[in-house]
Amino acid sequence: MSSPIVLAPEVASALAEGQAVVALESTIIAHGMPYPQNLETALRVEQTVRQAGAVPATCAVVSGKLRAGLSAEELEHFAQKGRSIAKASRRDLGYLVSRGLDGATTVAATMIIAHLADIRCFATGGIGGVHRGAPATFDISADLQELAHTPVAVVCAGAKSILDLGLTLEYLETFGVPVLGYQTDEFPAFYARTSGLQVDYRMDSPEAIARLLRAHWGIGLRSGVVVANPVPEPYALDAKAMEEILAQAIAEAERQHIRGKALTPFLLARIEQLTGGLSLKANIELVCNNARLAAQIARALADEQPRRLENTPEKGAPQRR
Ligand code: PSU
Ligand code: MN
Repeated sequence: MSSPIVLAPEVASALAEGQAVVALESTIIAHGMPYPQNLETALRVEQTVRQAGAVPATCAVVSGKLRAGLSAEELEHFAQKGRSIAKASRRDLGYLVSRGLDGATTVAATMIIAHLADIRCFATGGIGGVHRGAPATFDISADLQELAHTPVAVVCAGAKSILDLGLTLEYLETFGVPVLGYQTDEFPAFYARTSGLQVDYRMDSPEAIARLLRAHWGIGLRSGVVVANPVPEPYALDAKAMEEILAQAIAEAERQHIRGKALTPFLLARIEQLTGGLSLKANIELVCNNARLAAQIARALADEQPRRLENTPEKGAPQRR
């Protein structure tokens, strides 16, 4: 059987040698930020991972191939084409592969690619979650189901309070996904460092997180783990002011009947306009901050020479072997 995934040569050799690798997503590039800040951020995030001693693997679907590790030209392509590139979550991958199309992968789809490639650490900005109003709309991000059954650690700044953070944490609890707070007891709310909601466990070092990951997967649990890392203090936005802006953005989305996969990108763009670009600055800084922590965790995992995860039905043999 031919491999479903293509690794960049640098990523393949790092994995073969047991070096630290960090997966990165591409929806944030194509749908989460405007050009050219999206390209600058994608490059800076990769640079941050390298400076912290790990190899970056930005994931995407390129001409129908699942890819881990993109060239600078490919990053530019995703950044420039922006929203004209399909936003790809779990349900979209088969279609894009069958048609030979490009797709910008969400947290869910990036976790799938990372797992196929044997990458266990992934950095992003914020995860999707249970939307406000979900009891009526059923709008719950596929990211949460992916966390329920794909063994990858996702380093994020929590989730935006365009979501119902309390219900998001309940959902993760139901599906057995540990939520760790990095040097915090509270689940961070993306732009804000606090949400009033507790994480399951506070962790004060990348090594402690790596030990927990080893233990979690070592006893055969197959779920992902959320590592919540608050936005750096100088870039945090006022929680109360943000609440008003988020409420306005959500109300506009309702009036314009924006639903499904279009909702999150709409809200992100509107929030950026309403904060006069401050939200974008915070977003860029928190992603870099997450990339650094993810690289440190990946290094701690590599240092411990983890036993390889056994094959699962979703896992084929990557091309590098
Ligand atoms: N939240 C953010 N920024 C983002 C996203 C979420 O703060 O860019 C993106 C991620 O790619 C995430 C996706 O996986 O949106 C979730 O989309 P949906 O809610 O449609 O599942
Ligand atoms: Mn949704």
